[in-house]
Amino acid sequence: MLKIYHAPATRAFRVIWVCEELAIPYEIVPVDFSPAYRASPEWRAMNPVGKVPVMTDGALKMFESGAMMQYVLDRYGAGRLQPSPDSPDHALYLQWCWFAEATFSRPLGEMTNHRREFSPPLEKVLAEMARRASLSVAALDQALADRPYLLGDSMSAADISNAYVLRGYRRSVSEDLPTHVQAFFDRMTARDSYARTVVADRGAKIEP
Ligand SMILES: N[C@@H](CCC(=O)N[C@@H](CS)C(=O)NCC(=O)O)C(=O)O
Repeated sequence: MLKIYHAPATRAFRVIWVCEELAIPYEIVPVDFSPAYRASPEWRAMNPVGKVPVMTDGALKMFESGAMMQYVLDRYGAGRLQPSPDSPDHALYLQWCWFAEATFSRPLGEMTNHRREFSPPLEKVLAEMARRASLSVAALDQALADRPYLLGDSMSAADISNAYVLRGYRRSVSEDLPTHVQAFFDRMTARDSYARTVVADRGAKIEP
């Protein structure tokens, strides 16, 4: 059984969403997200840089949410939510999956870290990171101008991954999204699997 070590609103959201979409069984293990716990030897043994999430599957223990998502698809997805490697869509599937974490999420994560570490935060840094995140939203808007999902008519895990990051963008930068991205976000968040993921996400809260 997959065990997903998670704290609310953190990146396991995208892995949980994939599991919910495909009805793959999993268990959530709530993690204390305090800096003190994440720096503890106990958590460092799970994630060497003290971040969340972590996922286990039997003897396997892994970090990096994008890799977890891909593992779940390859191991349990039976070909769903991703184009096969010999399909012409596969390269763009990889592109948009990596884009979500390596490009779009990055400035948003820096904004969160900056606000946590610096008081008062440097407004110039926040503004620059917001500008960078908005460039990613503009790229998504362009890609979605003539299609409901990033690869065309079929939803893939790349859509889930980017829709998760859009939640953070709405929280940290702006709730106003360009037209095509707004339609995409509405489409993605109307799914029953999204509603179940939101409930599972909230349930991972550890009361102080
Ligand atoms: N690329 C990693 C990023 C993990 C990450 O940054 N997690 C955040 C929560 S979503 C975290 O633990 N932040 C605390 C910190 O960086 O100090 C992944 O996708 O799993």
